[in-house]
Order: sequence, then structure tokens, then C-alpha cells
Amino acid sequence: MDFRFSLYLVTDQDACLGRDFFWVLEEALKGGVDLVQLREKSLGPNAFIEKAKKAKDICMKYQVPLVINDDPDVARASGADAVHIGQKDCGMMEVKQELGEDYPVGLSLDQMDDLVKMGAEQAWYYGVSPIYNTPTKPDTLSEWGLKGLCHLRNKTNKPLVAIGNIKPGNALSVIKNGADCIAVVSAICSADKPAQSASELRNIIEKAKNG
Ligand code: TZP
Ligand code: MG
Repeated sequence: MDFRFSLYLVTDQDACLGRDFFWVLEEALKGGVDLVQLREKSLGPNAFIEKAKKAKDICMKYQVPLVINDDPDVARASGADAVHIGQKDCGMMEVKQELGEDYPVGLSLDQMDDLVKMGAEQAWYYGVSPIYNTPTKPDTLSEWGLKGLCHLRNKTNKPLVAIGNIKPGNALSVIKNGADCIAVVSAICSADKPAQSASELRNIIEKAKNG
């Protein structure tokens, strides 16, 4: 699948602040999110699959692909479009073995060395994680910052997805320093008006790309 995305919603049930998860998801889609990752850290396999199927139905209405975090079994069972793995998850080879050579797999890079690790060259995109430290994911190693992002941009032609404390106020600089796409959790999931926040971010990104 070609990577032609600008605004990537990474979901987090807690970040939705008690509001209905699927309402938040649909608002985000209405606002212009063009890629969605279902990230569930505490659900058992069956509940994860059920949630993924429902999320897939909603995403399909907007013709937006659904990516599953960490779990190739859930991706297969729910008919999701892609998987995202981090450095500590099951490897690229395992996912490709289970879902096929051509199945799209996004890979998080925590540091520059990850670029040359086994399987990295088969990634669909690289998640640049994190650009800035964020309370949403406290266990990250170190931040890339704009300098690190720029350096990585010069080393690879793969699509780069920037994640970590990105908001309307810093999105432009992140795109200008080499990101193809911006991924957010709290800027949309925790926003008073998720659709409006998504639309604001999308506009900033498109302007930065075209300007
Ligand atoms: N991976 C790296 S940072 C992060 C993930 C899942 C969380 C980003 O959350 P936020 O709220 O957009 O800073
Ligand atoms: Mg992971």
C-alpha cells in the first residue's frame, strides 16, 4: 500500500477521558484523520479482536486504513490493513510469516541504530519515536528532537511518521524537518472537540507540505 497519509490517529482508551471510544474515533475521522492505529495495552485477545472489528467498520466508512498495534493475530482476525510493531515486539519476519510478505508493517525507531537492525528495510514506514517526550508514553528511551528527525530524513527515503507530544503549535516544524505524517494520541483523543482538533492539525500539515 502506498504511503500517502498526513494525520495518523493512535488511539488510547484512557486518553478519551471517559467518553465513548467509538464516538472519539468517528469524530477524528470526520475531522480528517487519514490513518488510524488501534493501540490497546490491556485488552485480552478476544476483546481486542471485537474492538478491532468495530473500529475497522467505522474506518471503512471513511475509507481510512486501520493499523493494529503489536498483534498480528488481531490484525488477521479483524481484517485490518496493517500492523505496527516496536523494537520490543514480535519481529518483522514473524509478522511477514503470518500475514504474508506484502502485508504492510510499520516499525518504530527509538534510535538511529534501529535503522540497520534486521528486517527494518522491509518496513512500510518508520515511526520516529518519540520526537518529544510525552506523558502519554512515559517509557521511551530518548527523544529524537527536530535535529534527530532531520538527520534520519537524510538517511532514508522511507515514509517517516513523527510521534510524541505533537500539537498544533509544533506540527509545522516537525513536517518542515522531514516528517511525512504526524501521529497523535492526546491532541485528538483528549481534545474537547476531537473533530475540530483533527481538522486544525490536518490543515497545518497540508499547508506545511505544500508551502
Ligand atoms: N509512541 C511514541 S510516543 C507515543 C507513542 C504511542 C505516544 C504519543 O502520545 P501523544 O499524546 O500524542 O504525545
Ligand atoms: Mg509495541
